[in-house]
Amino acid sequence: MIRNLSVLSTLRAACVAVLLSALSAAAQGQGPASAAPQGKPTAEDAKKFAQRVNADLKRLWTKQSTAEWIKATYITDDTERNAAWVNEEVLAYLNQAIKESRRFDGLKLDPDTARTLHLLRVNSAIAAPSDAQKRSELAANAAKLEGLYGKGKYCKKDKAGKEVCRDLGELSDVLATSRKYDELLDAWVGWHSISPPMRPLYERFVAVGNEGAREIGFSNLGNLWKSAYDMSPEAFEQETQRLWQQVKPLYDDLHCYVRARLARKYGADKVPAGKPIPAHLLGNMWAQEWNNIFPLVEPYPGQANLDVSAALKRQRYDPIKMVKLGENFFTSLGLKPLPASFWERSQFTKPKDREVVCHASAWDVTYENDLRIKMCIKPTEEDLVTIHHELGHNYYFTYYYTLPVIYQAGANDGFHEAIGDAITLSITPGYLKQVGLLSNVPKNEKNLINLQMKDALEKVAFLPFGLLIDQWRWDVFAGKTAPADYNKAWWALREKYQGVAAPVARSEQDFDPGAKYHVPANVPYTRYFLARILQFQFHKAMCEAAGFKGPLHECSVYGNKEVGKRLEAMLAMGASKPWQEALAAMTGQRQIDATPLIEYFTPLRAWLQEQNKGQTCGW
Ligand code: X8Z
Ligand code: ZN
Repeated sequence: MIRNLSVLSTLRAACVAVLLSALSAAAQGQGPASAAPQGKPTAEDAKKFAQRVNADLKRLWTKQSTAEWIKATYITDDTERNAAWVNEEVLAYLNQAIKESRRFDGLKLDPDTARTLHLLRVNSAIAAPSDAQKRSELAANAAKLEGLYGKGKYCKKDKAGKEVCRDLGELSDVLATSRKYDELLDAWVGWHSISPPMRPLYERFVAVGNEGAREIGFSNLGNLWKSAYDMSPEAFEQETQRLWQQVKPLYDDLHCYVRARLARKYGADKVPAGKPIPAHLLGNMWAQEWNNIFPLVEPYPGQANLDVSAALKRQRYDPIKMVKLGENFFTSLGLKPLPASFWERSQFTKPKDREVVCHASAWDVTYENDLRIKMCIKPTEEDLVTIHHELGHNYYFTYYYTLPVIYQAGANDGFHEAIGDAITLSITPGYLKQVGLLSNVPKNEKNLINLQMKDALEKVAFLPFGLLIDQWRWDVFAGKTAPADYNKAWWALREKYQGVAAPVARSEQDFDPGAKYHVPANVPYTRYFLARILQFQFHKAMCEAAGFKGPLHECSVYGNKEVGKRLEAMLAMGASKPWQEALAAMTGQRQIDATPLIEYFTPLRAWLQEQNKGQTCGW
């Protein structure tokens, strides 16, 4: 997640002094952020108000992200409490500032003031009621939820009777590498045992958060989230379904082929035709990306070696060297190097002496180019991809940090998630050969299909997962899914969209959504669905800017300065304009469109359809 997108920014911070002065100003009939004259407000008042909000929020959010950084890199009761306090202050400020901004409703405002006030209302993933006790409860629950996830461990006795505990990293390694059905099952069930304690906290979080959303004019939190896309919430929901319909046929073909291959491996009794795939067999704790099972589904074994993880280990890549490799791609486009402070302040590896949130994230702690990443890097291809993803966030930060703080965000949140990923689409075998991580991969049909399969396992497999997490939350926030049905609704969606099923019976004693970081951390997830699609649109536009002629999957923009300029122009816009304008600046289009994704996978699609002939596809 990125700095202003997780709890740390979903709950935004404010300093006590500022808050008190804000509240006392409000008590005197003045808003937290303006010295509004009594009487009818004017457009000029609104402009001043917007400027004050920007100034206040910069201070408050800096305090908040400082507390959040400390907490995420050192989880203790103290750092959790400290972050919760700061978050409470931000929530109080936002509640009041948003309410106060309503006095400018209906006035003809200059475009920047209008956009600032709009973003003020929609850019938080959480809102608190004005009741101080409830606000405090909300902030405390949010901190506890993320803490429970970060500290989550599965402990059991080994053969000698000694208790052995494993964290998500270790359990994920099992999911990625083991091919033993029962071992996989044990790791899957083990990790899902960390989340039941979250259930009552989450239930309250939803109730109180919704109350906060209603106070600032949204029917529930889900509608607040859906209002952040420069269109109505209903229109946005329809957009997500339109995009899903564009990509679903490709996903279905991949699902059908992978299921048949898994049935070969684990037996048709374990992986039956015409049924959802057991969720623990796809190489990832949430079955969200399937690239770890590439060896099981490799179309043409014995072709050129595509194992980047093995090369990283063989060449003794350490975390810094991996991050430098990522930075090198961005600087090859003419973008600036990361500041020295990035290298001093980032957390690259998992500290041995304390609990941290290992889930990768990127930060600008002071909103002044104070860039960092927080990861627990291992020498794997998966982490190399994540490094590029996180650096994409950092490059967004570095090109927009001079804007007013409310514009220091992606054109929409999907854009922020798509930048680094778009770059990884240029990590072709040719590029990897250039940097010594692969030897020659001859251009032939078999290698091409192998490569496309590897890409699809990561990019295409993710699409339904990217969509369903917020389908679940939107329904939870709207009250369509009651707490008594949390888990049932979760698995209904996982089956509907992903075609996966829980490997063992689940009940309402479980809270499986809580075993995925973004739920306890309250990070909206539709952004990743959008990003998976947008990144192909960006890739195509960058390839065209580079003058590339040929199939999209062969293009790498490595080293192209024209591309860097195009990218920089979009990044520098931040959130100052509706995202449609940023998209137009980058691609010439105003609609998110999955056509480039489909185009990229043209060769694989034809191959899959050939393979699936005679199979019972679907579930
Ligand atoms: O959470 C992330 C990034 C941080 S924004 C590591 N991602 C999603 C996930 O891990 O579930 C990137 C891909 C999807
Ligand atoms: Zn991200």
